[in-house]
Amino acid sequence: MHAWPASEVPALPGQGRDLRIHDTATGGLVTLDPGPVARIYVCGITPYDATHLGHAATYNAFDLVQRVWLDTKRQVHYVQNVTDVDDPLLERAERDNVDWVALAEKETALFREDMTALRMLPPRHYIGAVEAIPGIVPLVERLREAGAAYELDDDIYFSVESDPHFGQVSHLDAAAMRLLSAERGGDPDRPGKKNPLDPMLWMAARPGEPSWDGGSLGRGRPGWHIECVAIALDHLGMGFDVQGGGSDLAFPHHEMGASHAQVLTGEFPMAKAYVHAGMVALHGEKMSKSKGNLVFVSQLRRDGVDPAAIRLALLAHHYRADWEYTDDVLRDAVARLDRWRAAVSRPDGPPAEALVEEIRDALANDLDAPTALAAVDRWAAAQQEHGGTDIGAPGVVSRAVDALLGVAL
Ligand code: 5CA
Ligand code: ZN
Repeated sequence: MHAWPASEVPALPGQGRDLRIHDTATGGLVTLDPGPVARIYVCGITPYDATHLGHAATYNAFDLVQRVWLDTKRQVHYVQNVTDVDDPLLERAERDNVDWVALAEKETALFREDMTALRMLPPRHYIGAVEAIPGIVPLVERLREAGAAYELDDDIYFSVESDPHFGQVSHLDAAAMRLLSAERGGDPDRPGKKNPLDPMLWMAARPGEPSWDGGSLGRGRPGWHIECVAIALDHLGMGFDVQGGGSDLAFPHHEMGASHAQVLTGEFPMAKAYVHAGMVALHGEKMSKSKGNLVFVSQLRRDGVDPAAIRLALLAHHYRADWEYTDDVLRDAVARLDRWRAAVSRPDGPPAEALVEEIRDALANDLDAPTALAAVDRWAAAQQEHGGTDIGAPGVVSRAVDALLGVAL
């Protein structure tokens, strides 16, 4: 699949910082040392509805990860998937009496537009589940040969007990895992499974549903977790720097994915950090396509909201916090954007070097965007109150805000 166009990232004077970030697997902050090419996999959308602010908040967090790395002059090898065949997509297509392929294409196209408008850096490889199927089949075959997979009727399941490290991403107990598995696409109550938590690797063709030739697996379609593993291993290999997504992906998705990859390769861990963004809520509940309590990025854009203001609304919250979207959040972001734009519209102003360092320090410290925004606020307030004599300082601020926060002033 093609991704979306990249906005330019201005180079900044001085030195970038190494990123220290919260890793769900260890439960603490880790300083990443990616080498010249940083490798990141971020789980993509299931394209059955438009991009909402929760998605945008999660992708914003991982965009910041890349901007911190780019500021250290590293290259970033970024991979993202599109879950373009899965139960929720097929169910929505059926409900709305539309072709599932057309639905996925339409929503993926809209996602690209939203990401472009928000100045999110595109992945180098943007891969659909459907196009990954030829790579998924041999992985499932290998898991079966290794005794880590078994058949139930004609479906194929992964045995979580085959991975001695199973549980080391989310650290949940069996009861919590079982509950979340039932909520998030698993089938813990299906009779005949070796362990209720075992996730499906390959689902045998169902009448009326799309299916593909799976060689020795028979016709069917891939399970959710093996999709991301196949794409990540194909394009990044083991031991990549960051596996990213919203906190609702820690279990089962990232736990199972890590187990698949670790059993397949015999290496541990799959990723050096498992990074999870908090959940954005609306009217007291997590924004979700299944509940329908959504604020769409595309709707805000149609309403004439500047995408830079949407981005500032996201950046005003720490990526790990769960937060509630209200009209006030957007109103504050619009006002902040106006203040910042006024402050950089003059040729001179207060010195900017220290501000650039403050933004760098804040982001390198577990992506503390709110602290970075507060630093820019102080500079903008000083500019408004008494101005300054540094020629070119507003340009430096504008480039730093663009390069590090993805906001075009
Ligand atoms: N296709 C899978 C990942 S392989 C999937 O979870 N798709 S999704 O469309 O449901 O979500 C895309 C990303 O947005 C995931 O990282 C998910 O954790 C995140 N996300 C979904 N809802 C919210 C929310 N309310 N707040 C923050 N992030 C969210
Ligand atoms: Zn995924």
